Amino acid sequence: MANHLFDPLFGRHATSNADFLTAGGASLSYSAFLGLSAQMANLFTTLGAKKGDRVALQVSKSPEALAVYAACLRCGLALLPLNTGYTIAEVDYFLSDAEPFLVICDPAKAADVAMIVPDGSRLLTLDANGKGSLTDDAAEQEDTQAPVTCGPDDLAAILYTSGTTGRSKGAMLSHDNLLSNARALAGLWRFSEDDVLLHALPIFHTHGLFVAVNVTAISGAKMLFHAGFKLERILEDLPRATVLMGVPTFYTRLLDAPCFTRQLVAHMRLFVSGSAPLQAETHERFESQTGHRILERYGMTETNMNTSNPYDGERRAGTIGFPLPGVDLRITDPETARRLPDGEIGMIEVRGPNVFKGYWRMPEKTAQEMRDDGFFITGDLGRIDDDGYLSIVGRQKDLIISGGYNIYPKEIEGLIDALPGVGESAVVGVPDADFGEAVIAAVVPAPGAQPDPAKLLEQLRPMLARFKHPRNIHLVEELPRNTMGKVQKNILRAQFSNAPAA
Ligand code: MCA
Ligand code: AMP
Repeated sequence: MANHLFDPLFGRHATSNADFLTAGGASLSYSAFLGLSAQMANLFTTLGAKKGDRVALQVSKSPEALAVYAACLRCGLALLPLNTGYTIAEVDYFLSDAEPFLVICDPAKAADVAMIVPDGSRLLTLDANGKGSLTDDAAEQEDTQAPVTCGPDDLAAILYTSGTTGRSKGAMLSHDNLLSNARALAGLWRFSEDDVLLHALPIFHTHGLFVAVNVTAISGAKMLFHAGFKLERILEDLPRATVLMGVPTFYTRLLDAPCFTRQLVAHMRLFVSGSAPLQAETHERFESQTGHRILERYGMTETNMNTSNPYDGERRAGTIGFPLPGVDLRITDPETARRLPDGEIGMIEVRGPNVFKGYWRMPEKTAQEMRDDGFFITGDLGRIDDDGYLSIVGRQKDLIISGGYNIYPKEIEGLIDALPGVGESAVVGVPDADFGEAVIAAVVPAPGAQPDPAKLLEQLRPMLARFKHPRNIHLVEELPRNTMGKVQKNILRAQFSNAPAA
């Protein structure tokens, strides 16, 4: 009886007393972590969990929150991790769409979440220190559990990703999607049990949860598990780490710290960047300041990781390297789907064991983004150079990436347009030194109206996570449009790139 993902990631460490992670000065061995996850799994079973059920989790990062992931794998449940910044209005949509059998939230939000928990679902709590009804109830359970049998296609997680049209879609990720990717990355990046990963990413996204944790676990390595990215804490812990995985904002913040020196990181083995474009200038600056070349890779929620710069060969700035072992990648004409030769710019399409099983209860949306021969249409535009390195040169999807978080303008425009006094709006990303891109909105008042930008922002507050809030709202007489009537966002970006922040 095997559990396709749990066994190779965690199961084989069941009796290991080696450290799995250190958080807040306390170390947790693999066996202790697995004992905790077994207690949670036994609790889920007691509550009536059945294979295929969902568990929604909106809590601060902690070892206990991570144990929920392992507990879900043990029981064959699909984890639905949610950004802690999401408002109740946003969470309401995810819960009604995914219909989890169990919702786990921070005790401080429990009263509000209780109002939106679907009928028949249970609610448990977990705070930033790992305390709450989840761990209280789990403590009553046995700390051993026989993992449920799961095959390669069984669901391990559903991660919601916003769309360019309509509401967020739940990307269904199978045991083999995650296992194949963890194996490929651990091999390519030469992970071993001697590695110590400085983990400062959130664990509600692919990067922090699957890339970072799965690669660590499958290698028997260890994590320095930080609640978030706090520069001083990172600088303190770097001497004890061998690998850092981050979004570009991590690297620009580190470079700006006077004590981030060549000597501080001389012992480091690897710096990985992804989730957003790493500027070639940051790449070069990092090398001249530290002697290390950052390894940039490329992925998506729907596909896990697709490409990576090489470990041994040249890590080429401004590129995202080569397809991972087992991943087929091609560049096609976005209009005709015809394959394009290397050197030409077109749609990046990928196929392989990493590609998801489709969007939760949205077969038409899944079909729209898949070719008949199994290639997934990423929405990213790329080019392959003479040496085979892939670069992302643009996006066909209207997307802003701020500090590694994806923000879909369409969602914000829809909310702004519905506010009193607004005629129409356009949301774009403008360059931001810290986050790469920052959100701004151009608003055309409704005839005769004079909306106050500060008031508009105030009205958006309960509807949208803070990271999606426009940093500035500019009132304009009209939106620039092309002859087809499409808003020319490039003109707005140019117009407001140097406008002062609100
Ligand atoms: C925080 N704020 C943000 C962001 N983060 N605003 C816009 N974009 C952001 N990314 C808000 C805060 O709420 C705060 O609001 C203000 O900005 C300043 O916060 P600050 O303390 O400076 O931020 P922070 O807490 O230090 O966070 C910055 C961060 C964080 C460390 C860069 O955003 C982060 O961990 N990003 C990583 C995201 C990630 O894991 N992405 C992977 C997903 P106020 O004004 O109220 O103070 S993509 C993925 O998984 C794909 C598959 C892939 O390829 O990896
Ligand atoms: P998400 O939907 O949150 O999974 O974000 C995936 C998107 O992030 C991709 O489609 C890309 O547009 C972008 N992305 C991820 N890694 C990189 C990278 N290294 N360089 C540029 N963009 C990236």
